[in-house]
Amino acid sequence: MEIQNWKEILSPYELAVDEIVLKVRHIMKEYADQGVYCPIENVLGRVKSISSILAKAKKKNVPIEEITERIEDIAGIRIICQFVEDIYKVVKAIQKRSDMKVQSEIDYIANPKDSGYRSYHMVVLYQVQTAFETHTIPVEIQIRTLAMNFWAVIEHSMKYKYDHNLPSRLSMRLTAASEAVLKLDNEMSSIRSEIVEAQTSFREKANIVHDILNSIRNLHKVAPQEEVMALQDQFFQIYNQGDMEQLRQFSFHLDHVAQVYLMKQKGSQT
Ligand code: 0O2
Repeated sequence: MEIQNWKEILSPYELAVDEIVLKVRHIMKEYADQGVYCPIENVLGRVKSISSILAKAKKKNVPIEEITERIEDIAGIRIICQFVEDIYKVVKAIQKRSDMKVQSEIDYIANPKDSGYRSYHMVVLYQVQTAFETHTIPVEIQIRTLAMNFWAVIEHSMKYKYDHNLPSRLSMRLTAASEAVLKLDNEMSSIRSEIVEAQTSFREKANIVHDILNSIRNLHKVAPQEEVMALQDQFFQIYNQGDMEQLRQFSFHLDHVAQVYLMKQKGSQT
């Protein structure tokens, strides 16, 4: 196959990866805007390099002309979660989506690989429209926790370094490390609700402060300077006290003040 053909062949895969990453990032933004805990911590996407595709084809005895039918992880998405429970929420959300058809699933969390590898794998069929055609692309989605990812990234680079023949002392240490990862994930799961509560309240505070600062900036345009300065001082006072309910009330109060000035402005224009 010519290099030029590879470019053409991989182009819809690139589009599929870009679209899915964009959609997942949008979901994360929706959660953040609502100040609600998001089961997704991060998303990454990649199209396998030509040399990795060729290496995988060789390892699996796939003839070059059958690569696109038989290698399902040319397009890859990795979704990183904080907790194991979040992984299964993400899996359910993917199963329900109308823009992806789940073709296969492997739960390497319930059934870890001998190496100690843990992750949830899904292959979904995803449709993209390029300038000239519609393509249905298989996309491998790997869903794992931050801790699982830490282990997998390191183990992957070690395997690469030793060309998949890890010295046994290293292999044993990595297997032991994977047990520590399992323990860490279980430990974090046991205090999940407390962590989620702390993170949600941090995000909610950030959203309220953002709204308040926005309102004060807008009031600068319509209200007398002294009044805006007084509101600003009041905000700093409340902020320093750190009481969320007071911040919430102050945000409502500012909305009301802004409404009053808006009505005054409308009245003066008629
Ligand atoms: P890359 O560079 O991440 O794309 P296999 O026969 O195991 O090579 P298969 O049958 O296509 O692969 O499916 P499988 O086992 O679900 O693995 C697909 C991908 O999962 C791998 O892609 C890795 O990304 C990841 N993976 C699977 N097993 C392991 C493991 O033991 N350790 C690590 N670190 N990752 C793993 P590639 O093509 O190997 O690599």
